[in-house]
Amino acid sequence: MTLSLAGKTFVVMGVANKRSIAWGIARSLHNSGARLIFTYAGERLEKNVRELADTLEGQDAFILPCDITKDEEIEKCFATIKEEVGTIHGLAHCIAFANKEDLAGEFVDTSRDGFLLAHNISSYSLTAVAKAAKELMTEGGSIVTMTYLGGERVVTNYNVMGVAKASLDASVRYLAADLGKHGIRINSISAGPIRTLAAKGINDFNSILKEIEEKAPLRRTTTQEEVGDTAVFLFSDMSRGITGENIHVDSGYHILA
Ligand code: N5H
Repeated sequence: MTLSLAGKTFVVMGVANKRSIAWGIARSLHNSGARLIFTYAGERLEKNVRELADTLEGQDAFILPCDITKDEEIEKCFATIKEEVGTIHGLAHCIAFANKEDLAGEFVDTSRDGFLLAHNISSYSLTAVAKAAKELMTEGGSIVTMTYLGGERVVTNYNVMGVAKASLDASVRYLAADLGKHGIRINSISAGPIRTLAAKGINDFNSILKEIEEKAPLRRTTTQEEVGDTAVFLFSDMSRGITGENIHVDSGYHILA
């Protein structure tokens, strides 16, 4: 059961390992017949991405580095994609980071450096990448980024990431306003908690997942596949009237008081 994205090319940013949400999106895109381009940050992750991409049958994925903290690297990355591939039709931005010490205790203790780091990587990177990708979306396009409920409400320990996600969510709306005239849409997916590498080391992640299983309307946690299939919808023409929007893929948890 899938929509067809055959003949279209998508950039997926943020695959770290097989548990990554970005990898869920990549698999759904692959199942829809799309052509994939992966970007990674750091040599350690290159090997993972290459090994994973090799498992996608009939997919000759193009893989290249892109450290989103460096403007020159973003420019170079998209210039290379333009040379090698030409037009792209969509981009998945699945990138976030905050210092571990800023993801526990009180938000009020966040340092200036920790605040700026989280916002630089988790929020500004979307605008930087959208600016570069726009030039390659000559037939229109669709950009999808990942957000979380902690940007809308106070969620224990999410702290500086919540403030960064609020900034990311507002960026989606302002970018949608700018890019709409070029036929480019941009939306976010707010996923329920998923056990990814980024979630590793989070205190009590098991009890967070258990609470979702017990209380969420659908009584189960979110999977990478559910997020990936929603991304395919947002990348497809079926969602052509939607931009500047956020879709919760969280078993309905966000509706609860
Ligand atoms: C309320 C929660 C639990 C507490 C907060 C979790 C925040 C997670 C997001 C950030 C992006 C995690 C992060 O940056 C961890 C790093 O400090 C350490 N990890 C790493 O460096 C690993 C190796 C790499 C791969 O990670 C990154 N980011 O590059 C939220 C949870 C219930 C839901 C959740 C997990 C949300 C989310 O935003 O991911």
